[in-house]
Amino acid sequence: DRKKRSFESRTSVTNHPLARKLFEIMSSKKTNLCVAADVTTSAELISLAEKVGPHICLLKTHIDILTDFSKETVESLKELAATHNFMLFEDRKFGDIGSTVASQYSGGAYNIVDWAELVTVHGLPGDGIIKGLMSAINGRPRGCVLVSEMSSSGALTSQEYVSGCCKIAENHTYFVIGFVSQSNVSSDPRFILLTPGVQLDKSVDGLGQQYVTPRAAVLERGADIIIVGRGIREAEDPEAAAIKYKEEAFSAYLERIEA
Ligand code: 5IU
Repeated sequence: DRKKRSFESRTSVTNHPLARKLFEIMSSKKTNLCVAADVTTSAELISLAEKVGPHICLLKTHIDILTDFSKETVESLKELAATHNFMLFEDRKFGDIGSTVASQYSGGAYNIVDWAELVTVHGLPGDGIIKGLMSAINGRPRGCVLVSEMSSSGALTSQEYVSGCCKIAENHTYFVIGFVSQSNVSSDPRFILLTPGVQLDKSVDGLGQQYVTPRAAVLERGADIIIVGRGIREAEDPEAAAIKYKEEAFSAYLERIEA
């Protein structure tokens, strides 16, 4: 059962190199925190990554909200990721037919495949989307996380939709390393569950976002990794906030595997 196993022990059940790398980072840095770096300038993005870098396993970006994107931005991010041992995770939420997502992944202004080891993908189009993305990776180690459920109120992801996403993942384990979810969508220890909508002092944001605490995400919803944006980014001291979220989430994880 996924929820009962340590990240370390799960390293050997997956044959995806990036799932292994992520399990190793989580075990060695003792962190299952992903920070959502939703800022609008490269300077803010780099500054946030420097502050939270030592405390995270993943930095989640929305690269298209930057007003001043350049190649140097991703070069700096890659350097920080190497220095602090975290991975770059672009929350692109690909959602089109295979041919189109292949161009979106490897072209345009952002050339996402070049710098983001992981990306988010919707299962809605069916598994052609996986084949399309795979056609653009050119031998690089790359992977994706399938969006099986969303944190926003009124999300349309039915049980049937979730099981459809699980089937896609099971059939494409050489590319899919896990899910964005709000519940225990899979007990397969190979798959990594990431849960956004996590904050300590708020329950909603007025625009549909719904929050739970790090403990609830890990212990009640089955998250392996919590994704935190404004709870950290808008804190007076983002580094201190990252440490707090990291410690809460990791101790909840230890409680879960030791129970
Ligand atoms: N995000 C969600 N919910 C989802 C998915 C992605 O909030 O279901 I899929 C993203 C959006 C934002 C981050 O980049 O996670 C959460 O930010 P806040 O912690 O600031 O709400």
